Amino acid sequence: MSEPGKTKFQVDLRRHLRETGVEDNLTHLICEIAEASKYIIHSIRTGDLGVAGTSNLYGEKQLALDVLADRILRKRLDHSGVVVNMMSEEMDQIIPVSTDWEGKYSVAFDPLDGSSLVDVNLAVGTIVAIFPGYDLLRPGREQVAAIYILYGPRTTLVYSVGDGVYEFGMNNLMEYTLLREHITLKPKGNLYSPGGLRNQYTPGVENYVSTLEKRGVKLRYSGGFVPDINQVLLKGEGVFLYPHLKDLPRGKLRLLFELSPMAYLVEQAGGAASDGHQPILDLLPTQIHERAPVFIGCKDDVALAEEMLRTYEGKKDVPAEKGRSVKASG
Ligand code: AFP
Repeated sequence: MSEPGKTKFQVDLRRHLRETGVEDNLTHLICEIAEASKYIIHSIRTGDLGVAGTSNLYGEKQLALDVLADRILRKRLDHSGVVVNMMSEEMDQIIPVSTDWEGKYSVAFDPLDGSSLVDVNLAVGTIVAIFPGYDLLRPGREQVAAIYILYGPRTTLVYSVGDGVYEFGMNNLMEYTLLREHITLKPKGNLYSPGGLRNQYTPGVENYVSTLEKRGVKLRYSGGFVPDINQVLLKGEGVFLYPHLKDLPRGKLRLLFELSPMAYLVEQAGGAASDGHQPILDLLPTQIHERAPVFIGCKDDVALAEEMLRTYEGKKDVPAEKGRSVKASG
């Protein structure tokens, strides 16, 4: 239990993980990611907002902050002593760290999701998926932990290791202390976060959004996946969608390091996450940068999306992602 005189809500992240019985190497890994976030915050607050003069696999110009955040996390994971392979949005292949994979983990991460929002001072975040052993190209259901760090008016860290969802806040000593435990979602919500251009919505998605609007559900959309999901989780209600679009049949968000970790957290909070037909966590990525459509949040709101798509579009599988598949190294 936490030391006398301290309530459980003053306990820092490492002590909390130990007291909840999280295995040592996983505790160390989660704490290393939390430590990395302190350097990422510094780079956001003071860093160069310019372009890094490079582009990622998608041909998107990499912002200096993207590259910096990626380097900070990569270095931390490299030296952690508990990582086998790692993969990020900024890398075009899986990076092997160690050939000894017993009792160690592989990590997929988006170092600074929504980075283009920093120069308009909107909230951004880091998203991390943690798998046991060496293989990263596997269904998200096999994760052992998922984390996001939200760099907003306050810096918060939300994680789960499969025993509920916990929120930590960074205090003035830059320590993470417990704010909320066992975060749960209601079955149905009153906010929705619709990504993608409305004029590119297919009939099923259009009818789904119209149904939500007729129900009086409020639109809340920041353009940042982490703050938008954080709002659904902490308000305990709502649904986020970045669906398949007429011009983007697989949607925009990446399965491995955006959707799988967020789906893990939302399912742990009693919600659901679907590609419109099946759970996100059951999807097997065939390549590291695979995208998928997503409907994520309150269980009943996600089920309604699946029902609308069945009704208006039939049971169509999402078209296969073009591009090379990458063998996991291990
Ligand atoms: P960036 O990382 O390129 O800013 O994109 C952010 C994001 O991947 C995700 O955080 C948002 O939910 C989504 O894109 C917003 O996409 P739109 O700008 O098309 O709404």
